[in-house]
This record gives sequence, structure tokens and C-alpha cells, in this order.
Amino acid sequence: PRFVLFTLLFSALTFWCQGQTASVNNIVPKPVSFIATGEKPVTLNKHTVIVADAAYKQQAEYLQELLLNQCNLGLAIAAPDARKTRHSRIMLVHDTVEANRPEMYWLEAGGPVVRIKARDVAGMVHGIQTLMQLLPLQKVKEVKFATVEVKDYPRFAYRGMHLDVSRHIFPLDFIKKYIDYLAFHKFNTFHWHLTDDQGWRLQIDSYPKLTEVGAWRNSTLIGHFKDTPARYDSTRYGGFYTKDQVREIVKYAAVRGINVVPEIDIPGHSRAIIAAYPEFSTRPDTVWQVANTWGMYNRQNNVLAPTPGTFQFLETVFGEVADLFPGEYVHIGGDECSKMWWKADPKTQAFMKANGLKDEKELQTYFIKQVSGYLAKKNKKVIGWHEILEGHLDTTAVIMNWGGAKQGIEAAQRRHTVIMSPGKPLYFDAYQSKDPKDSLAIHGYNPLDAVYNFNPVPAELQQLRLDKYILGAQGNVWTEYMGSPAKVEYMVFPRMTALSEVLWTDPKQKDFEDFKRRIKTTMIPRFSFWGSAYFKNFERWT
Ligand code: TNX
Repeated sequence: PRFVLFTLLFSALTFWCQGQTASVNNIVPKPVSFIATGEKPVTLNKHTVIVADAAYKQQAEYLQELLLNQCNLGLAIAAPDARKTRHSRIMLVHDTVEANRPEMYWLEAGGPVVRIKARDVAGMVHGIQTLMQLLPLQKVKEVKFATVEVKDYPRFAYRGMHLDVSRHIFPLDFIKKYIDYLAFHKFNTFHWHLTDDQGWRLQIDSYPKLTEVGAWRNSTLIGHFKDTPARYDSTRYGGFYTKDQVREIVKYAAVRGINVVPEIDIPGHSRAIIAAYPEFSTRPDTVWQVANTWGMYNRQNNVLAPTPGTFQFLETVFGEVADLFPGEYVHIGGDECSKMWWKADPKTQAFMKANGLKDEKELQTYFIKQVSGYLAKKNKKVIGWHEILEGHLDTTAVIMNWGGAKQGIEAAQRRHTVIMSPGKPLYFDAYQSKDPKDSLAIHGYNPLDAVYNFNPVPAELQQLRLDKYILGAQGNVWTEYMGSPAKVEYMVFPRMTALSEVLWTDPKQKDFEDFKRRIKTTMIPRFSFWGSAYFKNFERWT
């Protein structure tokens, strides 16, 4: 009788797991169009095969892995000519007619076929993410996949998330996990902030001291901020990524439709460079150390000096970076460059005079122009923080605006393509609550609804008909107070989810209440499945 009971229980459980899926639109970010067509559901089980056009061979493998991890369904990939199998199939189709926009996909399920059509890899990956959201988040033997027709494409061309690995470095496995998070949310860009005052994190063959010296500081923790006491210990802290590791990440991201934009932050935020090569600073005779504190350095030199050696260095370093990252953009930083060291240095002043540069702002822009020139020779376009516009020497750089609407409008009026990344609300290092016991953060209060309600196109810009200059937006994750992957996850979830909908979904379709419902139905189980930390109290603080 015991055996019978177990068998009964087991079948009841399997039956429960086989329940139909997909009839409700719980998808995040919300798609353009979702229709439950009500035809006979598609049965997916271990006999189902994945059939992919040649363009999507790697995405077929990616889907295979996702299905195995999420549903314990180990499907075979069949050759493209095996379209006439007796069993159900998931088809990844290269289509440029119906999928007539970049990153667009169609997901259709009916008869024995689930079909995803897309014109490019990113579109195919987005279709795969939607499919995975419609499948049960548990092991199944078989699933009846309800018939749907989803037509979907993004609102913005640039949808980015940034991660600062200088203030704290993260293991390669977490970088991959982070890219998986981005792919799930239909972002298409990972901005990798690889260098800063607190550590240089990228192997450069021509200048080995960048990683031998510049990747290490004398404390695990960094501080201080306002009333928060500086926290130090005396542990040597640091690390860097080798070129092989970077290639692995770039490849991993590409399969998932994500482009990696590396940032090498110059001419300010360069303490790690100066610690390794003091000859590139305005005080070559001084020994500088990789920074243990953070903030804008006025008293501590972190600015490159305009010497022939420095420009040679920059050309070589950016050359190696350009060769390593296949994407069209390289981010050259350009933010928060302190001018006092240039003002105090007679050699720098002489350089400015000789080159007709009126002031230090023009010198800053001169640096950007030089580096843009090196990168143009390598067929790369430049992205820089909005301060690179200060010097009024024209560049064609894409502006990443961490200021407000005002700076965005100014950049667009000067005919620059703009990526909006305003501190409020797109800095995810800010607090999500006003709870005094909340984990240490900076910049005050930046709750979920502020992120959700953000519009990357300021109204005034729309009126000026300059909205075409807004390429998209990005969430930034500065890690001064994020010493572990779990802390990063806690800070970004669910705000990253809110941003994904800002960037993907037509504003007319957005609804914060419905979004919160989907956080509960779709995201919370997903965070648990991933084993990821997240901010649980978001309802109280919106
Ligand atoms: C400003 S905004 C910075 C970063 C800090 C961040 C802290 C910008 C381009 N630079 O160096 O980490 O504030 O939120």
C-alpha cells in the first residue's frame, strides 16, 4: 500500500507540473504584443528537438543549456534539414522579412512547433528569454506549452548596465552571472568599468606594471563618506583579468546578444596608472599609491600629465584594448578630472600654451581628442562621460550623461548621440530604502518607482525635436560599498528589472502596479532560482 501511495503521489505531482503554461502575460520587460491564440498546446518533452538555422547555432546551444537548467529537459539539437521530425520542435529561424527591425523577434507556438524568428542574434536571444519565462521554473517531464503569438522589439537601441570592478573586483564567474542577468532582462550592453583610482583590472602587455603594481592596494575596504567612518584593514587587496579571461567574457556575452564596452578612465581617475608609472603624472618624482579612499581627489594626484610619454602610453594601451574588444565602442572615461595639478605644473602650462589651449578644460578635451584619434585608426567609436564636452573642442564622441536632463539637452543640441545615465535615478549604488539599518550605500534615496518612472527622453528635448539623439540609457553600479556579488545583487534587484522595462517597453504600456505584480509572479521566483540576493522590501519603499 505504501508503494501505491507513493506512485499516486508521484503521478499527482507530475500531473501538476504538466499544467498548461503561458496563457497569462507575466513577461518582464513587457512585450509589444502578446496574444494567447487558444489553439492546441504544443507538447514539449525529451523527444522535442531544437532545430536552428546556421546563424543561430550557438543560440541553440544556449537554449539547450537553459532548458536543462530550468526544466531538466535535455533536448537534442537536430540538423536544419531535420525539420520533419515526428516530435515537437523548437525552431530558431533566421528571418529578415517579418522580423523587420533590429533586435525584433516573433515567438509563435502552435501545432507541433514553437518558432522564434529574428533577424539578428540579439533578437533571437530576446525570443529565447521570453520562451524561458513562459516555461515552468521547475523540473518537468513534459509541458503543454499554450499557444501564443508574441511580437516584440525594444524602444531604445542602447540598453546598458555598468559594473565597476575597480573599487571591488569580482570573480569571473560572477561577471558571467551578471551577463546572464542582463541577457534575461533584454539589455544589449555591458559597460565594464575596468580602471579607476582604486585599481587597474586589465592585463596590458606593453605596460606590465599596470597590473603588477596598479592592480593592488593596501586595504580590502575603502571609505569614507560623510558620517560613515573610513574603514580600512591592512590586507593587500586587488586582482585583474587576463586577456584570455576577457576574451572568454566577450565570447560568453556575444552568444547572449550582449556587447561589452570596456572603459579605461582617463585623464582623471588615474591614480592606479600613476602608482605604476609616476612618470605619467605631473609629479614624476613622487611615489603614489593605489587609492584606499574614494571620491574626487584634489589633494591626491590622480591626473595624467600631457607629456609625450603619456600620449605614447595612451596610444599603446587603447590599441591593445581595441584589439581585445570586438565591439564598435570604447569608453574613455573623462569624468571628474581635477584641474589643480595641471594648474600647479609649469610643464603642463607650457604644453597648453604651445598647443593653443586656453584653459584646463580645453586640455581635458585635448586628451579626449587624442585618444579618439588613436581609436578611430582602430575603427572604434568613443563614448565618454558628459564632462568631455566642457572644453568645447569638437569631438564626435557619444556622450554618456550622468547629469540631468539639462546636460542631455545640451549634448543633443551640440549634435552628440547621448546615453542617459543620470545619477538620479540610474545610480544603483544609492539607497533603496530610508531604513537606517539598510546596508551601507551612498547618494541618498533612489527607490524602485523612481527608476520605473524615469523617461530617458526629457520632455523639453522632445519639444525641440532632438529626441533622435537619445540612443538609450544605462544603470550604473559603482562598487565602493559593494564588496561581494551578493551585495551587488541586493543593490541591483529589482531596480535593474525596472530599468529593463523603461528601455524596452512603450511608455503607454507601462503600469507600475502591474509591474509590481510581475516582480512577484515572475522575478521573485526567478531570483530564488538563480540563488541571487535581492531587495525584498520594495513595496514598502515605493
Ligand atoms: C561618481 S559619475 C563617479 C564614480 C563614483 C560614483 C559614486 C562618475 C562618472 N564618476 O567615480 O564611483 O560617483 O556614485
